[in-house]
Amino acid sequence: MRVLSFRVLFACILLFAMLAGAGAQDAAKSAGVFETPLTLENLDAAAFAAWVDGAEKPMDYKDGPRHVIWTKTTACEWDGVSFGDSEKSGIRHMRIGWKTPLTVGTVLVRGSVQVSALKADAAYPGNMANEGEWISAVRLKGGDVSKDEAAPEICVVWVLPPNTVTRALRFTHSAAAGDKRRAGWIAGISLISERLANIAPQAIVIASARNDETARMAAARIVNESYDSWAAWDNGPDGGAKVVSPENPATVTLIWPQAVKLRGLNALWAGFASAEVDLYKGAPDRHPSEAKEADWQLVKTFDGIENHYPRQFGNNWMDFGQDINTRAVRLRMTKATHEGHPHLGGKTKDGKRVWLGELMALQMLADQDIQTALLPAAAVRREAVRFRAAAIREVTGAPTKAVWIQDAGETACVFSEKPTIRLMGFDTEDLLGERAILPGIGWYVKPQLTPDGKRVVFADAADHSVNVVNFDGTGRRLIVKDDVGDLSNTAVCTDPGSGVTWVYASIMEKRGDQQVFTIRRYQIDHPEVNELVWDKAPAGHFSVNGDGRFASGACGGGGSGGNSPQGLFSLPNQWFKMMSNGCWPSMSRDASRRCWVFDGRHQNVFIFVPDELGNAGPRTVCTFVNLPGIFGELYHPRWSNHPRFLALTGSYRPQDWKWTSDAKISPEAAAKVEVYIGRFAPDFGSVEDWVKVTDNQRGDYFPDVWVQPKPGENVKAAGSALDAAAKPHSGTQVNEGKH
Ligand SMILES: [Ca+2]
Ligand SMILES: [Ca+2]
Repeated sequence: MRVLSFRVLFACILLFAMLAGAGAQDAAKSAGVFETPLTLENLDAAAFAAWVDGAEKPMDYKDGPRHVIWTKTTACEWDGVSFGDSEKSGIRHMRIGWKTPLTVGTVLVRGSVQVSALKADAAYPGNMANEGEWISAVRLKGGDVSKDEAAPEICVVWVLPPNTVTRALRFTHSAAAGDKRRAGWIAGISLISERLANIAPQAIVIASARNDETARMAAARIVNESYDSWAAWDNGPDGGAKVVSPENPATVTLIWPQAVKLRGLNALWAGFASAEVDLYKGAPDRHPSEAKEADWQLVKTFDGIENHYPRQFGNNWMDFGQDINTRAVRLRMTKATHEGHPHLGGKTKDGKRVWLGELMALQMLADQDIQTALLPAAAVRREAVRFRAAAIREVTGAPTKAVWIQDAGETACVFSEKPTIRLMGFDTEDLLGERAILPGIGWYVKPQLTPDGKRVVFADAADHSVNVVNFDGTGRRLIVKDDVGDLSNTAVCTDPGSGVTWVYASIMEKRGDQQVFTIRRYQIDHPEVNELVWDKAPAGHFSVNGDGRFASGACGGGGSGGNSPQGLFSLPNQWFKMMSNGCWPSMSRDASRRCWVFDGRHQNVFIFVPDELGNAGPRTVCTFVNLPGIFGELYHPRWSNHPRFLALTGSYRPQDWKWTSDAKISPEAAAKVEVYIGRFAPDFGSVEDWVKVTDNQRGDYFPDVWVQPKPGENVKAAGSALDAAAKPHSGTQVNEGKH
């Protein structure tokens, strides 16, 4: 909204001026203990000043500090304030003062600042440059206590020490040398006498109406501390099926890992006018996500909630009137907002759509340290893991495991480039979340789960070996080592007849004077028992089907992918038939012979179902562009053990990285790369649901997924049954593959 505001809203100032006054008084109705003690009359225009480049100068706003700070009767203006613009980088301050001292416990700010208060014994209005005159406020940030400056869109609940009586606040922005904008910016400020902590970011959020990954990502934005503007959570782009009402509410539920003490909520950028707040009263052994209607008890009803648009910082306080103890609160939005501003015309879809930029859950600290508002980090993490595991099971419908490799060094190892990699795993059935399977950092390549899901086969580029380890990290064992073999050919298959699991590996065999490329397979528990699978030509990205009779991969074009001829291998050692150029081949691990190659955009796959003679048949297209949060290319697509599920990583935004450039992907861009699981539609023409497996700040690559077959379900023979449902699918225009 910020960018939009400056460009587009200029013309709306006059209109807005008519609307602005009312909001403050409406909002005050439910404020209770959250009501600001600051009156308009108490504000001291003379103290409103900035400090930059070693000098204090007045703030150039005709209406003075009320432009940016809420009082009992006035709201902040829509555009906020800028302060301390200068060519020089470094510290700049802004000060707001008042005539009569006030007890200030909490300062709510949206703006790129730190907050401090003038000490009671310092001379008013305070020397901004003298640190000794100011008391720093602190805040909760990422499970810790911090004084860090926030980003401009972040709404922070700053807390001062108990019994802070003061006449001025100082707001400090530190501009870095490379910043385009050196000035500090504040959208709005509210000060409160009570000391408060916002514990909402420690909760898991569940929102009604939709339960796909896009909706989960949107719900998480309700507690990300960001105002979120037009990217705020909503109950759907067109809203719900019915007009939002007490009978058809839209709900947002915050769940903590244990009971918490709460005094109220604050809804920012609220696209609803009325709401009820319920607390969770269910049995201790029932998780609030499985609550029955009788488990919820009404705390209070709130009306007159405002969207405050185009104001960029608007509170809607909801004081419960008492502290409550609960593991979860539910906000039931019962009426859409009014579309007062022309920019909001049609946004509520005739009352069916509501939105919410940020929900704060406020705990009164009284004299306690803010540290007491932090829940045990392990409990918060366990709740997040539980939520993620439930989301994955929602998509796969069964216990699910994933393995992948993750960056553990400075270089992003999208292609396993360096020995700075962790071998990672996730199991929906334990609460361990993302964990390193092996304790050390190594040079791991292409991990794959065995068909029973119990072990992980992986290559190690440090010694060119292929190894197996139990999913729990025990029992690491060498299968085979070869100094030059192509590690992309590692594959696993369990013989449906004998039950023997085979591990496939590239071996350069010395035959007379010649080094011959071969692929051999080794019994996983008796690697001394092994046999030749292929020696007719170099191959790459070998991917074996369910019974080991076929594989897909690259052959004859340099071996390792890169726009090589891709096709079908008939095994053992019979023929290769090319189907397409492309890259990242994968083969369904059932008996269907369904295989794919990636297209040039890295956003679609060409799917082939060749017959037993290798005739490719019609090519169909399946697109992955509906992956939630996708902004560019995808990598590492691989079929899971179950024909309906695949794994891949994304996204690699074109502005962050191009495979054609020599430059490696930056650690910042790699941090956005996560592992996803997709579920194919029955006709394999689309992916009907996605779920994210990882959520971290490191690059995650080469995933493999295992979905537990249902009792009686034979995923290796599933192909024939699924074939009946498969129809050629006409799809997107796609390019031939590249890398
Ligand atoms: Ca938000
Ligand atoms: Ca990641």
